[in-house]
Amino acid sequence: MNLRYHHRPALEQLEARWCPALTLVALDGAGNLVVNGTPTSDTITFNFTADDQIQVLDGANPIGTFNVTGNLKVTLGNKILNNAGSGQVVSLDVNGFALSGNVALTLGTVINVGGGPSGYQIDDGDLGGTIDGSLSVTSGSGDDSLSLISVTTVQGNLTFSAGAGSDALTLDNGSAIGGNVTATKVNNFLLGFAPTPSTVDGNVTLNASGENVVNNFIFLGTTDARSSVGGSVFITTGNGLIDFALFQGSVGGNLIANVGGGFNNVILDSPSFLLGSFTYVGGSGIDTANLASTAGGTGAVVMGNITMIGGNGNNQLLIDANTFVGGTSINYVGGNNADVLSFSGLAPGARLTASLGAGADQFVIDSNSLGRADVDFGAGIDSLVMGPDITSIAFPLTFRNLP
Ligand SMILES: [Ca+2]
Repeated sequence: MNLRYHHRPALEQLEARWCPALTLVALDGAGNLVVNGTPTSDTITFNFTADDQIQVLDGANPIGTFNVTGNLKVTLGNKILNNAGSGQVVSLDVNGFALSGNVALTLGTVINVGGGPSGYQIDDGDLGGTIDGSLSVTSGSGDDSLSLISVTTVQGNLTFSAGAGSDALTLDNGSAIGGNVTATKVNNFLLGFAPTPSTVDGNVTLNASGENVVNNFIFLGTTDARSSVGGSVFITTGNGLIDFALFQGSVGGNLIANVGGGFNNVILDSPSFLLGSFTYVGGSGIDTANLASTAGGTGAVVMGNITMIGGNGNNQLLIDANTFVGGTSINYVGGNNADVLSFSGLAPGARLTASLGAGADQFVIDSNSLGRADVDFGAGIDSLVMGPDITSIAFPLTFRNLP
C-alpha cells in the first residue's frame, strides 16, 4: 500500500464533506427562487420581508433578498452534523406575509453525531403566514420533521414524502391546509392540540406501508375549538405498533385504516365526530378499537357504518354508552384467539353482524338501542354477557355456535 500516494486526494474529499456550501441561490427566468447545495450553518432561513420578498440567510449570514414571482424551489444535500441542539433547521419564516407560488423542498440525509436530532427539521418560524400554492417536502433517511405551528395557511396541498427514519408531521396551533395532506413514510402525525384549532379542508392520507415501526397518528382539538378534516382520512401502515386516535376532533368524510400486523390501537374519544363511516382492518396481532368517552359526556359520534376486521389475535371492539352510531351497519369479523365485542352505545338504526371466529370469544351487550344483531360465535368456548343496565333484549337477536 502506498500511503503517501493516496494522502493528497483524500484531503480534498474531506474538505468537500466537512465544508458544505450553498452552490446556487438565484432567481431563474420564471421568477422562481432556486436554492441548491448544503447550508454551511445549522439553520437556513427563508425570511419574508414583504409578500413574495424572500431574504435567504445561512445562519446569520444573509445571502440575498429576492422578489419571487414564481415558486421557491430548494434542493439541499446530505450533511454530517455535530449539533446537540435543534439539529439542521430549515425555517420558512413567512412573518405573516404571503408567497403567491409553491414551496418545494427536496432534502437529503442529515446524520447528526452531536446528540441533537438527525434529519432536516422544517419549521414555519415565529409568525407563520400564507403560502398561496402548495407545500411539498421530500426528505432522506434521517429523522425528518415538518412542523407548522405558527398559524400558517397553505392554500393548496401539503405533501411530505419523508423517506426512511422516524419522521414527524405536526400541524398545530391554527395551521390551515386548503387542499389535501399526503404523508408518505411519516410515523408520527398530529393535527391540532393547541386551543386554536387546526384544519385540513381536503383529505388526509397517511401511507406508511412497509414501515414496520411505531406509528402514532393523532387528531386532536379541544372541546371549544375542534380541529377538523373536511374530507376523509386514509391510513395505511406496515407491521408494528400503530396507535391512532381521534380526540375531540371531527372528520367530514370517512376514516379508513388498514394497519397491518402487530398491536394496533384505535381510539375515538369524547367528543369526536366522524360524519362518514369507520373502517378498520387489522392484520395478525392484537387489534383494538375503543369508541368511548373516557372523560364522560358525549362520546364518539359515527354517522356512517362501522366495519372492523380484526384478523387473528385477541381483538376488541368496544362501543361504550356515550357513543352514537348513525349508520345502518356495524360489522365485526374476528379471527382465531379471544375476541371481545362489547356494545352499550346508541345505534337505533343499525344491524350488528358479527363473526367472532375461533377462540374463547365474548359478546357483551348492555344496550337496547340497536336495530338487530346477528352473532356467529364460531368455534371455542364462547360467552354472552348481558347487563348490568339491561335485563332483557328488546331487539331481534340471533346466535350461532353459542355453546
Ligand atoms: Ca426521513
